[in-house]
Amino acid sequence: MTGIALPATDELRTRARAALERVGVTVAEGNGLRARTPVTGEDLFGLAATGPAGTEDALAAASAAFLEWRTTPAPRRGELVRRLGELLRDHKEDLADLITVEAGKIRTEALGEVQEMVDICDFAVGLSRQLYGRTIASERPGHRLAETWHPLGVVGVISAFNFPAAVWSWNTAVALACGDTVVWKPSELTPLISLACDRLLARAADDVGAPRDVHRLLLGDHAVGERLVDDPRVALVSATGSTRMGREVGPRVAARFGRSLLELGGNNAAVVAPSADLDLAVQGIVFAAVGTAGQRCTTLRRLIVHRDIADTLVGRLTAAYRKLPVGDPFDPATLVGPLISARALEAMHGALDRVRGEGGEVLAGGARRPAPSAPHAAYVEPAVVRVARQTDVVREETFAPLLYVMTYDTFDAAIALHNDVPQGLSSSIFTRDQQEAERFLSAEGSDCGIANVNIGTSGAEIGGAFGGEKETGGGRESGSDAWRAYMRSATNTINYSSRLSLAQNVSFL
Ligand code: UN1
Repeated sequence: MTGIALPATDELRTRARAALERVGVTVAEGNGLRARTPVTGEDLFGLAATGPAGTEDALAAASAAFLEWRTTPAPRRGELVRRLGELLRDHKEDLADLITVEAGKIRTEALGEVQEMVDICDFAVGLSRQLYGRTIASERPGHRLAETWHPLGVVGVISAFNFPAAVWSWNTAVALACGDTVVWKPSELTPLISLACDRLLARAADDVGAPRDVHRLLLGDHAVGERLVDDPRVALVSATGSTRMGREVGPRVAARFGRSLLELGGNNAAVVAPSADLDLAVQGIVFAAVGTAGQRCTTLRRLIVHRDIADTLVGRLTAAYRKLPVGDPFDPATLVGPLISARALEAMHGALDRVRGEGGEVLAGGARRPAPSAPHAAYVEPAVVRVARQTDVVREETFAPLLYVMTYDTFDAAIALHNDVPQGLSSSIFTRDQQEAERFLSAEGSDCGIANVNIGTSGAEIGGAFGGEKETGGGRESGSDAWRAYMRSATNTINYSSRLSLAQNVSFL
């Protein structure tokens, strides 16, 4: 097999610099952290990191800006988000370039990520006129009860490499509309797209006359994130990443009675029933399992197939896998770009070794695809592995394109297998049987925060709330009423009579 042809790192460096320039970023080079590209696995340039003084400055500035922002009428706040959305539209290609350079996403998925940002801005602009509270019937005459929603404070956003821009935008667009200010600690692996997003928001703030400090960016390592997590000025920590990270963040924020919104690992499965439309299922499964090179938190990792159709489905899947174009994410023909790092590839190979040791059979893929010009790049053929049982390795999230296939005989057994993992993010069923579909969506069906029918586990729209249960962390971001996590509610009792009447018929004085 011939090696993968890739652009030179110099070309990628030039492309990134050009995109940054068009967005308006002047890169402050330094030696705090290295921007790198998984496309060739090489460094691009060194950047200045935010030290302790810079972090303190950002937190103080965002806290001060909150005092002004919280009393800015919500629809005015929406104007900032609207302007941000316009700038994101104008720079869609530039942002997609940076996402491909830094996260290795293929073109259509990088553009899709920017589209997701535009969409959440539209959503948040509407939201800025719809931060509704309820009016509640009082049990007392001449009284009214009301629920009021107020801005919460500084929101600390911690985001991961795999959706380096969209997850920031879900949090930031909603938080800003809600009257909060934001301090963002992105993944160390994606500083350039973060600089670009920060710059566009600063431009939007200047354009509409909003305070610049409604948003501050912190570039740095773990220590920077820890400061954010421990600082009592940060009212809400919204963290996306591994369950291991969430286990650290959650208790630390809780120890200071802060709020956290956790969006952690998934181990998403699809049930494929005997009545499934297999053409549709194969397409849905391949996109969900292989898209973003298996590095979405919503990636399909487990397939639970009815025994009667397992061989047929597996045959069709492995045939599709063998044809997957792996390579340069800038090449429009490519469907599978690089893994983020050689470490990610090691983790995938480690999982493959373990599952083989447990009796699993690798039916397709798994081999590294070398790129002669880029020995550090991590390209791999997505893998399908047939397993007899849901062993420990199957119950873990390996952040790579690795799909485990299991079979079932009864629908109840399929649901039990489906739910028998520690994570609970996304799920789906392929079936034409309405009873099965409805049972899967019911209280005794999938235990995930996202449950789909005849569509894969990944690629959610922003209009719904996004997040999951169990070790996924329980948080909800993005659409629906996820905004409530970014505000505080107050219950108001208003007496418009001239008598004091006490609730619960209490008499006093
Ligand atoms: C993530 O992987 O952290 O549903 C977010 C999806 C995307 C978001 C994924 N809209 O796959």
